[in-house]
This record gives sequence, C-alpha cells and structure tokens, in this order.
Amino acid sequence: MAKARLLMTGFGPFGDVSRNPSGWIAEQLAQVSPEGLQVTSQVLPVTFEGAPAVLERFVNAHESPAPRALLSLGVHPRPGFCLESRARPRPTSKSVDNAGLVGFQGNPTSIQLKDRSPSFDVAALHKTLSLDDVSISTDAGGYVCDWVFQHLLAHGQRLAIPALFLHVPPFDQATEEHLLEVTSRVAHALANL
Ligand code: PCA
Repeated sequence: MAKARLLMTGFGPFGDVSRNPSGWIAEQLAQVSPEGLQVTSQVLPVTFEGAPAVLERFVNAHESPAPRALLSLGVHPRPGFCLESRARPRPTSKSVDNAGLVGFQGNPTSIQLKDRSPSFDVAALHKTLSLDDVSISTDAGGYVCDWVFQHLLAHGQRLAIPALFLHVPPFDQATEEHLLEVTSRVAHALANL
C-alpha cells in the first residue's frame, strides 16, 4: 500500500529554548518516516511574520498531489503533550518573537482571521491514541504556535485535509525516544482519519 504523505513542521530556537525538540522531531521523522507514513518536514522561524510565510511556501511546494494531513509541532514549558483544539484569531502573548516584535505587525495575511478548530473530532482522536501523557488543550498559548495553528488550519481547510497542532515537552522532560514515539503515534492517527 502507498505510504500516506504527511507534511510536518517544527520550530527552531527561541527565548531560553536553545534546542527546540519540535524542529528536531520534525527533521528526525522526515529521515526515518515511521511505518506507513512518508513525512516531509520544515523547521519554521519563531517570528510572527516569518513563520506563516515559511509555512505557506512549504505547503504550496508540497500540496500536489495533496498530502493526507498537516501536523505542526511546538514546544511548551511543561511535561506531557497537548493536542491543540483551538486557534485564536490573533496573537495575544506579550512575549517578543525572535525579531524582537510582540504580535503580528505586518501586512494583513491572506487568510481570514477567526476562531478556528480542527475539522475533525479531536476528542475521538485523543481516545484512539490512549496515551497517558497526551491531553487536549483549548489554549495554544497566544504566541507564535497559536498563530501558526491559525494559518495551518486555513491551509487544511483549503486542501480539505485534517490539520493539527501538537505541543511537546522540552528535552529535559521527556526522552528523545518518547518524543519520537508519541509524535509518530499522533501522526499515524491523523493520517488515518
Ligand atoms: N513554542 C512556542 C513558539 C515556538 C515553539 O516551539 C509557542 O508555544 O508558541
């Protein structure tokens, strides 16, 4: 059977995160492509302006033939993993990005900014995973991850494929093996919706 193609993004360093597990996982899974999946990955910059622009170029470059699903990853400062179920229309965080900016200052984006949620039942996906340290979150943080999720969901809608954001724990809260295992399980579940 042909492998399901999945586009995956992670982020590079920012703030006091010198090694971002999200970018690392995305690159690793593109190299090893877990069974049944063909992962193509992109590391995004942690900037309100750059991240959606790089995401758009990445999705546009790989949207034909259409991938099965889109999965974006980011790190949060907690143990455990979160399936994000809601994206805010605009950033609300007061933290500066890697360009030294707070929030989105650029030209209006090409998408309609609104409250967005995945097109599928996140609770049902969560249930099929049945992993102890994965929970559902309704707050993607209001920072660059939330902003990327807003754009990712718009791309998913346009391509009529599922899109999801997964927050992962920092390297000092989970082993590399566990980070890869849980993310692979989420990617599989998403690609098999
Ligand atoms: N985490 C940040 C941005 C990049 C990342 O990995 C966030 O949660 O918004």
